[in-house]
Amino acid sequence: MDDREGPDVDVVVVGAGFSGLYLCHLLVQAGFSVRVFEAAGDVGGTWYWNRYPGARCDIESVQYSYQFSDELQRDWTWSERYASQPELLRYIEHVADRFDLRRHITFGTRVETAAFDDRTHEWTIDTRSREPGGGETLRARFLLLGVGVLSTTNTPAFDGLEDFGGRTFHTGRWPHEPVDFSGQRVGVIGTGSSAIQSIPLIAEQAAHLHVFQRTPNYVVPARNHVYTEDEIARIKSGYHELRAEQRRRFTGFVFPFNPGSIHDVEPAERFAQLERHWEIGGLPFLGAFGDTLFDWDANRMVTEYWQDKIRAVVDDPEIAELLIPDGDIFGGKRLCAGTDYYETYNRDDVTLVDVSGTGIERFVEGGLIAEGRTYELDAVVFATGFDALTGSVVAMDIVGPDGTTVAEAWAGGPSTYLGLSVAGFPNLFNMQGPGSPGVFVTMVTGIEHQSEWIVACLEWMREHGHTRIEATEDSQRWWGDIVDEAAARSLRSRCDSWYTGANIAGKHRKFMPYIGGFPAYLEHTAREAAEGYSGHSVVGPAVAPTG
Ligand code: N01
Repeated sequence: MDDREGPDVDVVVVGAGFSGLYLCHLLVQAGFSVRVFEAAGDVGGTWYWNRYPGARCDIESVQYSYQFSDELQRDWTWSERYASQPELLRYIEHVADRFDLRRHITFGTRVETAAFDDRTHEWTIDTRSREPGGGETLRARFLLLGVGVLSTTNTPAFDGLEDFGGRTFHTGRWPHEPVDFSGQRVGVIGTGSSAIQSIPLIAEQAAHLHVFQRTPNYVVPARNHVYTEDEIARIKSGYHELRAEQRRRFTGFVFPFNPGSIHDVEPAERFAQLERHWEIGGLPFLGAFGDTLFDWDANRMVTEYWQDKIRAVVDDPEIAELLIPDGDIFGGKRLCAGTDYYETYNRDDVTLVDVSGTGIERFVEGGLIAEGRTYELDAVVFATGFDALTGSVVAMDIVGPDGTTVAEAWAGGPSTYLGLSVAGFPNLFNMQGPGSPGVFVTMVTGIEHQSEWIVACLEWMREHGHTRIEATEDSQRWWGDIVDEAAARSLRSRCDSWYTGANIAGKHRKFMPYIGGFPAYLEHTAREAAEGYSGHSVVGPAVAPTG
């Protein structure tokens, strides 16, 4: 007999990375009861798992960090332009301690299923713990997902992997204890951002490194550096303006951006402008000309400039040509920022293996066969990426009131309203996923905005005595059209990448994020709140349980 009144807790949050922690903080401040469940043994999300050599942020840490607390910004000092994984993790741990968030978090525990009860307007949530006999069932009014957009790892099903016998690693699940490759023959599979950061450091340690490349990527020099005291003083006194400017930027990321067209300048000025942005280092290279990602010819010209740079660095012309993408859109896949990446291929103990033909055929004892040749290896690093944006959401069995799961609803491609809510799944909000600008906006800045929007909505619900909120099909369709229209304007939607799900065998192909810019997204979400969440159907209070 059910004689309780109301849910066990107002809100369950899944994940204790940047999203989950800030949601938790806001919810506690607003007087909601909250439980956070985190599969990992501690806070950090991405930065808990991605401990591979060289892992670091490629957005400047002073922007890729929380802005909600002036004291936090004032007290925390970033040591480098791009913080390393250990420093980022220390920062997240500091935030969890400083705002006393750990007491709300249950670690080592996965949310397995959640089912919505349309009578009580509550989610029933089942968790599984790593502790024997652990796990619990609880009821919550709201379910908030901060599960990460690049958190479900992808390891292709290579034949014979069980016969290999050597050590294997995935960059996105790197061990906590130090990994020593000294004296070893190491293979890295993949040449995305994770590989590009780790390859130069693994090469320094290994006896020999083979890099198995299926598709080359565009990499620009990161130009990381340690901050001087003067820079730190300038950063700390300028936070206020920097954060305001972030909200005005298309990417929520402040860097020198020239909106002009590459077609409007003479070749000499074009070259000089590209040089200026090349020297800045990192993703700001994309800011040299405003049409780089929207105009084929502009993109081609930037690509040609970049190709010359790479040919000048790589000693062996054949290797250089292998490292240059064949006609791919520059910046179509996420641009990679590297340190000594191309230089590493000048080492005698590093071999680039082109696996764009028959690929990696199978693993065998002590190695693998690729393109008809056997490579003897002691260890293999899978830098093979993630089931991005949807993978960690559909891994949970989230069941709406009509018995449909999110995995079923998204089987033909994900649909959302404002990237936050999903028709058919009341009282559920998802962070940074499909339909959100998240992966095109400085991640933490986007997270703060969405968290504040969600918690304000929950407060509004409480104030009005509402207990059920759900995106309508109409508003979801409307937002889907806006997402598609923005995608159609960008060359990025024409590429095979994790943005489109093309990297996962069998995944529905659709350009998933919203690429209409952060300011436009701020307007859409503000309007939705100002109009009393009119794109949602809102009802309540729920029927009280009758016992
Ligand atoms: O993953 P990826 P990632 N045989 O999907 C290859 C963020 N991030 O972990 O292109 C051989 O980019 C695959 O080849 P192909 C960032 O947003 C940020 O590197 O499919 N190769 C590709 O080369 C980034 O975009 C930072 O032909 C296979 C690679 O594996 C995102 O995470 C650092 C293969 C996967 O590249 C993902 O990056 C790291 C196969 N069967 C990551 N299957 C920062 O700097 C796959 N590949 C903050």
